[in-house]
Amino acid sequence: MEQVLFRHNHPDRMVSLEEYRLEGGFEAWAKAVRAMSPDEVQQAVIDSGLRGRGGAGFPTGKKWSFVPRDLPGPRYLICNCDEMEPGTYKDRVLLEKNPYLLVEGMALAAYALQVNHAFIFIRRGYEQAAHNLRQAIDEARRAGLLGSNILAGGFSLELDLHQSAGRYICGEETALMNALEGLRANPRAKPPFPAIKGLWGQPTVVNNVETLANIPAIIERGPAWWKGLAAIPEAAGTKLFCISGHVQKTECIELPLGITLGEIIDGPCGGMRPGSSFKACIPGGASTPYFTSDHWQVAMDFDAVAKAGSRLGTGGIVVFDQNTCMVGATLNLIRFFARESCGWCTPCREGLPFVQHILERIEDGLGRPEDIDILREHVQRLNYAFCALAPGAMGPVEGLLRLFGDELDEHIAKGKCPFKGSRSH
Ligand code: L3W
Repeated sequence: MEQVLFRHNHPDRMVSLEEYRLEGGFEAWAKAVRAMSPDEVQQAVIDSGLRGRGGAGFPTGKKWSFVPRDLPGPRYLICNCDEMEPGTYKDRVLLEKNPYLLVEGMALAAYALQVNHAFIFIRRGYEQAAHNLRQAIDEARRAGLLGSNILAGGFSLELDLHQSAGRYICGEETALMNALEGLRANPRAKPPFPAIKGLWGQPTVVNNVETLANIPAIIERGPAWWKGLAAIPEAAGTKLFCISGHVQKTECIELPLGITLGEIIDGPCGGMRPGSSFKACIPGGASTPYFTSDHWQVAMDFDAVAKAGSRLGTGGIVVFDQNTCMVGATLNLIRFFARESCGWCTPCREGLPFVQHILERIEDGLGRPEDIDILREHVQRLNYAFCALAPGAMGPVEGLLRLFGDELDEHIAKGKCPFKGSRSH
């Protein structure tokens, strides 16, 4: 299978700049800055069908096209590497193996957008990735690939690395911009979207690491080639899937977008662990509703996963076997989201701890029949929160109610967790 993002990887170390360049690294950048117009770079990204890899799947070229070209003052590009969605670790692996791909992708995006100052906002715990990025930025600057008048093409770009304060909400793009400005990381109202009014009030594009890292291949080999890497015609490109849970091999792998869930688990993951059978999974990070064995044949692509009742999200797949209590699994996720609420709006600040409380009492055998309706009501009401955190948190709760209602009923009827004592490894 063709690899774009992991093409240059070594199993045990980061690729060097020399190795990356020997294998064609920074050729797309040289080609763009010397021989392509910014509009041509943007058009290639539009034609490729690239969609955002941070969770929302918004078309990247379309997002770029919202940036007004005629406003006075600077515009900015921000790479969102505040990867903190439980089950998701793709951006860390990518940066630990090859930070140059992100530097080149950001340079191409900045050129298309005519941005002269770009930022990488990285999760505080990602020390190795930050170290690699610092090295890659310094080397690229020394090689004349960043800085002023790059490759004598007349374009200049400064790239700054910012280490996050370490909260999940900092990954929400407007909270992230507040954090960069030195303010408390509360989300801002949208609209205006960052593309119109973002960092320091200026037009700003926020893209995920994996999204930006795909751009060199789109420019180097062309949008049609890149699009064709997907497993189905409706999808475009490859995707980094992070698999964890009760499978034989847990790892981050690059696969064609649109490959089925069953092909991922039975293929590179080597199937379920001995004694384990597949019960369910989180298909795309902790804020996505569960899939069951009924979804084995679903193509792992944005639209197909949405049609099947969930979201592709970040591609973080967490697999559960027959001994997993889905009430307990959901409670575990809700505890995370309740703790990470920024507290700015009431539905999120008050609603998530309350949902946690209800799930705790059901799991502890103290649930009441009316708790099911209370949970249902909260799935609806938390949609009124200020940002995507609380509605996302209710993704697994909605999945629990829709797919595992019998398990909830059994907890309440028996007054105990039926899985106690049968937990999997
Ligand atoms: C201009 C318009 N721009 C939309 C832009 C918008 C943003 C992008 C997507 O949440 C999801 C969330 C998590 N004019 C626009 C426009 N845009 N309409 O498009 O926007 P949106 O609002 O759909 O999503 P979002 O708020 O960016 C992202 C899910 O991702 N998720 C979260 C992962 C979190 C991490 C982390 O910790 N860092 O990885 C996982 O699935 O639930 O639904 O750029 O500005 N008319």
